[in-house]
Amino acid sequence: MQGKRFLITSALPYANGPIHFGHLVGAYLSADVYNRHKKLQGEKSLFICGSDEHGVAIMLNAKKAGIGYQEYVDKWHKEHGEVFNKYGVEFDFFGQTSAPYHAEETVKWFHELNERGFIGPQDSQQLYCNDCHNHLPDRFVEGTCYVCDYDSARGDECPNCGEFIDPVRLKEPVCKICGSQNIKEVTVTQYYLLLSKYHKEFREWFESKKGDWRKTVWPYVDSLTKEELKDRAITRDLDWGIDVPLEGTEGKKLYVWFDAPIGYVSNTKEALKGSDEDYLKDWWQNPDTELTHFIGKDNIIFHTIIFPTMSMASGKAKPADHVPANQFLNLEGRQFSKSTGHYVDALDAVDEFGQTALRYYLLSILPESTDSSFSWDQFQAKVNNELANNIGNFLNRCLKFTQKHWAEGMPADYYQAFLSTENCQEIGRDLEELNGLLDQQSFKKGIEKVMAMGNKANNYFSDQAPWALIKENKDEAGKVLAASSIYALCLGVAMAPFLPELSSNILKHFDNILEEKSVSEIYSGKLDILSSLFADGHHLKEAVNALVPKISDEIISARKENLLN
Ligand code: B3M
Ligand code: ZN
Repeated sequence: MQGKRFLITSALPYANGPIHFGHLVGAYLSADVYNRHKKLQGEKSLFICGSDEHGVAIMLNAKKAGIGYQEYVDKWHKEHGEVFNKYGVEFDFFGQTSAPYHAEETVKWFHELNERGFIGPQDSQQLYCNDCHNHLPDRFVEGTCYVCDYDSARGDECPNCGEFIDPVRLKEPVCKICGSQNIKEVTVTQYYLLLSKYHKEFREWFESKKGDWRKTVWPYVDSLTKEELKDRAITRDLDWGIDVPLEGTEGKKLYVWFDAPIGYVSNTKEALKGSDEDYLKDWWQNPDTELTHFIGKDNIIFHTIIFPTMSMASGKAKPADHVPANQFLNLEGRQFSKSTGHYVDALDAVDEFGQTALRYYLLSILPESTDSSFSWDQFQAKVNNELANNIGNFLNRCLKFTQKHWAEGMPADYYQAFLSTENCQEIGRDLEELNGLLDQQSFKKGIEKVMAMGNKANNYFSDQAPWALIKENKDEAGKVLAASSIYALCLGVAMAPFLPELSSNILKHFDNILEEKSVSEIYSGKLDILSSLFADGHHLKEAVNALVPKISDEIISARKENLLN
C-alpha cells in the first residue's frame, strides 16, 4: 500500500482563442486551489492539464488565419501557458495533444477498446464538397434550416430555432472551406464507440456517486443515462488529428473528443518521465488514487459518461471519483462575447490588477451551484473593503508596528504567552475547518473561511490597540504584537492555496524560522509547532511594504466604459 494520492485534472483548453474569466473560474482556479491544498497537507498530488489541439473549429480558424494547424495551436498553447502562469495556476504538467506521445497513448486506448469489442464500423450519410474534395462534417457546412428556414444554420445546430441539425438535411448547403455549393451526399463508414454495450456496468458505477456529486451534476447525468447509452461516432474524414489505427481507413482521423480526455493520461505519462513511478500502475489504475476532473458544465457528458466508460471498458484507467462541474460566469450580467466587445482580456487584466486581487474576486464568485457574474464595481468593493482594508490593513499595521518598535526582534516569552490562549486555539480550529471544507471541494466556503480568520485577526488587533498600550506598558504591547504576528503567520499559511502570491509575501517575513514541514503542520491546524518555531523569539528583518494595493475609482470607470463601447 502506498497511501492515498490525488490526481487532479482541469479541462484541456482548446488551443483556439483566448482564455477568459469564465474559463478560469470554470476549470482552473478551483483545481489549482485543490492541488495546492493537497500539497500543503503533505499529500501526494499531480495536477495535469494541456492544450486540446484537434477538431474542426481549430482547423477552420487556422485556415482563416492563413497558417498551418501546428503553428496555429502552438501559438495558443504558448499564450495560454502565459495566462495560467500570471494567474498562479500551477500545473504539474501542461502538455499538447498534437504531440507524438499523446497519439501513441491514444492509439493504445483505441486498440484496447477495439479488441474488447467496444468499437465497430457503421455507415452513415455525409456531405462531400466536389470542389475542394473535403468531407463536410457538422461545422464545415452551413445552409438553410429545414425547420425554421433560417438561412445560416450550422451543420450541427440552428442558431435561430436551436434545432439539433442533421447536416445532410440542410437546404442549399454551402461548403465552409471553399464557399462552393457544389455538394453531394455520400455514404461513408465511420467507427463508433459502442457505449450501449456498457450501459449496465456504467449505471452500477454511476449509482455509487449518488448523494456525493453536486446537485447540478448527478441528476442531469442520471436523466441522460437511465434508459440507455447511445453509441457515438469517434472517427471523422479530416486532415488534422490522430490517424485511425486500422487498415483501410486512410484519410480518417479520431474525433477530437475521443483523444482529448486521453490527454489527461498521456500528459501524466509525460509528466512522470524519468521518475520511478508508472503513470498507470501508480496513478491511473491505482485504487488509492482519488481522481477529480475540474470542468465547466458544458463538459459534463464527456467527463461523467463517455470518458469513464472508455476507462472502465478498456481497463486502462479508473473512472472519476469527483466531477465538480461549475456553472457559467457572466460579465456584468451578460455572456462574455469577444465579437461584441463585451469582454475582458484576462492577460491585460492581470497585468493591471495583479494576481491576488483577481484570484480573490474570481474565487469568491465561483459559480459552484448557480451561474454568477463578474462586476467591476463589486470587484473594486471586494478588493478594497475586504482584502485591502481588512486583511491588508491588519498585516501592514501589525508588521510595521512590530518592526518599528522592536527593530532588534522580540523575545520568545512574548510569543509563548499567546500559545496557550483560547484565541490561539481558535486559530487552530479554524485551520482544521478550512481543511475540511477544501477536502470536500467547497472552495467558495473555503475562501470565506480565510476571510473570516482575517476579520478575527483584524478585530483582535483593533481591540487590543497596541499603539495606545505601548505608551503605558511596552511589555504588554509587545505581547499583543507577538500574538498579532502569529495571527499574521497563520493567515499567510491559510491563504496559501487561494492567494499564493500574497501568502508568500507574508510568509517571507517568517522565512528565518519557517520550513516547508512547519508550514504543512500549521496549515493542518497543528499549532503545537509554534512553540518551537518561536523558541528564540523572532526578528522581522525584511522591510514591510503595502501588501494589498487599493483600486481607484478612475480605473474602474475606465474599465466599465470600455465595455459599453
Ligand atoms: N477542450 C472543451 C472546452 O475547452 C474541451 C475540453 C476537453 S477536456 C478533455 O470547453
Ligand atoms: Zn469546398
